[in-house]
Amino acid sequence: MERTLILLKPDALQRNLLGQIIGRFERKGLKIIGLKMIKLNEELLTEHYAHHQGKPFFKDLVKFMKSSPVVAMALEGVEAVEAVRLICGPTLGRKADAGSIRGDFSMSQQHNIIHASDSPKTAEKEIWRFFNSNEIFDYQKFDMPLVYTDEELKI
Ligand code: FUP
Repeated sequence: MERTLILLKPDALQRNLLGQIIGRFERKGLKIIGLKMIKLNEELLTEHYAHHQGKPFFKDLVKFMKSSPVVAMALEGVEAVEAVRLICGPTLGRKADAGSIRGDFSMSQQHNIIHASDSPKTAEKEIWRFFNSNEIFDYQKFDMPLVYTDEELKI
């Protein structure tokens, strides 16, 4: 089954939104396979945001992401990458649809609460960027036959 990586950014932690946000993924039916608090350093952030290096907002972005711990979460589900991106909403919070995480909780482009992988290939890279292998769990989740049909569970 597909997996994806989420970071709950410093603004989510400082604004006391962690529980509400994690709850949204749980109630959707996504399976949490990894969850931890982590303080990101310059090296990890430069790798994570390599595609933005050199852009005018890059320094501020790294500073913001280092400003307090973040929560990293790995989720599993059928087409999980796309499903999670839909729940998050687009990057610019003030233009995100109400009902999405960014639409409900953010006004900013950078202080937008959450990061989510943008493709299955990126997701696999990002999971191993933030988690060690003993922090990712393979276990049976008993509500899966209710969340999915038998056919979907084979995907
Ligand atoms: P997303 O995949 O939605 O997180 O969006 P991007 O990869 O475009 O952006 C990554 C991070 O850079 C986000 F935190 C938003 C931030 N960013 C800015 O701060 N300014 C910009 O002009 C574009 C992105």
